[in-house]
Formats: sequence, C-alpha cells, structure tokens
Amino acid sequence: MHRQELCVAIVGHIDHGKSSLLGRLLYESGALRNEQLREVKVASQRDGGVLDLSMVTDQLSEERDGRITLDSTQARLDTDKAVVVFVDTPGHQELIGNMLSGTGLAHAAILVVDAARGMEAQTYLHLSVIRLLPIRQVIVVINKMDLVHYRQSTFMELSRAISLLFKKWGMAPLNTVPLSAVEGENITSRSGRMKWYRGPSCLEALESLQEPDSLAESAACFPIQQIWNLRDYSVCLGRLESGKLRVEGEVTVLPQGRSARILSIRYHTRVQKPVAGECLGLEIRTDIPLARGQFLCDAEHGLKVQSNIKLELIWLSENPLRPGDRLTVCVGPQQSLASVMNIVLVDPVTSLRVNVNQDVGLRRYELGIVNVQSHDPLVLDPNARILPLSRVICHDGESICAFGCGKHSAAQ
Ligand SMILES: Nc1nc2c(ncn2[C@@H]2O[C@H](COP(=O)(O)OP(=O)(O)OP(=O)(O)O)[C@@H](O)[C@H]2O)c(=O)[nH]1
Ligand SMILES: [Mg+2]
Repeated sequence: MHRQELCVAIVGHIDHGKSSLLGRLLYESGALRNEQLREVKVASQRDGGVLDLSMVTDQLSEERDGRITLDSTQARLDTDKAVVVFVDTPGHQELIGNMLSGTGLAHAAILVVDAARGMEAQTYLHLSVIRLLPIRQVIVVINKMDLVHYRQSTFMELSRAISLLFKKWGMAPLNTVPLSAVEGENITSRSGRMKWYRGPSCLEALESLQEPDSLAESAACFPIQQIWNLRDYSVCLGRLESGKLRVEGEVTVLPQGRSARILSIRYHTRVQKPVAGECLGLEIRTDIPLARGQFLCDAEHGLKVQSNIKLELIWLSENPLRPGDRLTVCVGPQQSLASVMNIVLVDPVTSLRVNVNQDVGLRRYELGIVNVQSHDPLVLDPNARILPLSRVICHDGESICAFGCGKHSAAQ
C-alpha cells in the first residue's frame, strides 16, 4: 500500500522536552542506527552518564553544551502504519525564526507541555504559529509525568486547561497524551504506570494522523514565475500549486480577471494531466500581456483580489509597528508595499483583542491583527486551502519583520 509521507513539527516552550521525546520515539521504535546510538551514549557519558536522547537531534556542540536546541532538524520514522518526517524545533523565544522555518513544512504538530510547569509563554506563541500556518492536526503531549508522580489529577487539570485554550481559538487537539520522555512511559506502548489513561500512546496517536489533503481537489492555481510573450501566444513557467490543468482548458488570469486558453502543457515531454506540485511550462493564448507575479486559476477559483487586507501577524522586528508605517507584504510570488491603517493587539492566552496603544505599537513577539492598504492588489485565499496564497511574510526593506496569514477585510 502506498503511504504518503507526513511531516510533523514538534513545538512547545523551551525545555519542555521536545528533543527528548523525539529521541525516545526513534529509540523505542528501533529507528536509530547502531552508530547513532553509540555516539549518543558516548556523548551522554561525558555529560554525567544518563542516556540523554535529546542529543539524537541536538548534534551541534553548542546545542549539547548549552542543552538547548538552536535550529530545526529533521528525523524520519518509518513504521508499518505511517511514514513520519519529524521536525524538532527550538523553544527559545529568540529562535522563533528557526522554529518557523521548520514548522512551515509540517502537515501536523505535536505540542509538548511540561506536566510540572504547565503552559508557558512559548506554549501560547507556538500555538498561535500552528493556527496561523494553519496546521489543522495537533497532538498535545503532557511530558515529564514522572515529575508529578504520574498523577491523574495533574494530567486532567492541565489537559482541561489546554482544551479550553484550543477552544478559544476555534481549535481542538486530536489527542492529549500523558507521557515521560526520559522514563519512556507511553511512548510506543501503553504505560503500566498510568493505568487510569485509556487513550493511545504517542506512537499510536501519530499513526492515526490523516495523510495530507490531496491538493488536486482544490481549484487550480499556477503562479507565473517566468514568461515569454510571443506574437500569437505566451509561454509561462511555474509550479502548479493546486488543482488540475488540461490542454484546451479555459483559465482566468489574476489579478486582472481576464480569460486565457491553455494551448499545450510541457513537462520534460508533452503531458496532458499534470498534478499539483509539478513544475510546468504552459503555452497560453490570451489578449493581455502576461507577467511574473500573475496567476492562472480555474474560473471558479474562490480567490480574492483586493488591496484592503487584514493580516494576522506575529511581529518579529525589534522596532515596533505603528499605524501609518509602511512595510512590504509578500504572498507567494507577489509582493506589494502597504500602509498600516490600524492595529489590534491579540492576547495569545485569552484571545482578547484591544486597540494597540499608538505610542507603544505592536512589539516584538506580539500578536496583532493589522489592517493594511496594499499599493498593488494582492491575490489571497481566504479559506487557506492554497497555503502559498494564505501565508504572509512582511519585510521592512532590510529584514523579515513579521509572519502570519492574510484575509481580505470583507472575509472577516
Ligand atoms: N524528569 C524528566 N525530565 C525530562 C523529560 N523530558 C525531558 N526532560 C529533561 O528536560 C530538559 C530539556 O529537555 P529537551 O528535550 O532538551 O527540551 P527541549 O524542549 O527540546 O528544549 P529546547 O529545544 O531547547 O526548547 C533536559 O534536562 C531533559 O533531560 C521527562 O520526561 N522527565
Ligand atoms: Mg530541543
């Protein structure tokens, strides 16, 4: 049976045990090579003797010496039921950029919470990242149950609080799994020390994740990367992000909203039915000159072209964002300068919204809803089915200053 690869990001507050959990999962599933295990054993001996499985992914000497994950790393687990590519991400607030670059690839996430410490600042911020991307399948893991003597009441209290938090954001975890990464309880098989728990082990929860949605079912979307406008037709190169295209099919050119006909489809050799994710050359006939940054879409595309845009952002720059500021908004291959009209500050814990203090502005690592007027109209997918047309990055001319998702104001 063909099994699709599923990419799972492991996120959560610093030191809550993300790397230890991943190392333990790989170890107990027999996915570690002998030399990998030998190397981790030797490194652990130098460091006190107890096998430290966080070193499976924390391989840099700075990571091992500082006992902290600095950058995202990947590890693969191939079981009878699933093929999972894990992305271990750093929990330190200052490393949110590295956390984002790893998490952006994921189809699902494990949110790790320390049983003894409960939810902390990055638990909330990472949940906001998951929501904005959006990652729709989330497993919550309550780790370090050994530190609370595997008490059911501690687990119940914490899992209730986490479920409430998810609910505030219109989300729900698929499972909430109590475990101990260090003592290896409830990792690949049910724990004898938490007989009160009736749910799946961590591995069982992972194996019941849904495979990624087939993008072929969404509307066709082909961003134009390169173009040659010839006398009778145009040749465009790009990647089919979603949906299907066919020779002689009618498509709409966005943002202009003009129609075009596909004369031929080329992918090394002539093909008739390209699938989502493939890089293609298209011969197109239309009555307007085509340019990089435009899109070819199904006539029934559901996408919106607008300049008045509502962005939900995590602000990353040291310089706060204030109404009246200008920034460059990037959505897939499109970018436009935009003026900030107003900013609403969102509390990642309570989900409450207040108008931002205009003198203070939106500060680093804060979450905000920012209304902007873009100078050029942008194509966005308000339903977040075509991810490159929903995710937004902003830069201030020098560096990336925000990450988030975009919605047209009318869609709110
Ligand atoms: N008692 C106990 N300690 C744990 C458990 N899991 C992890 N730890 C300890 O918690 C500390 C942090 O573990 P890591 O796995 O490095 O945590 P992390 O979430 O990957 O940390 P960052 O990547 O830096 O955010 C280490 O000292 C681990 O040994 C657990 O189940 N029980
Ligand atoms: Mg780590």
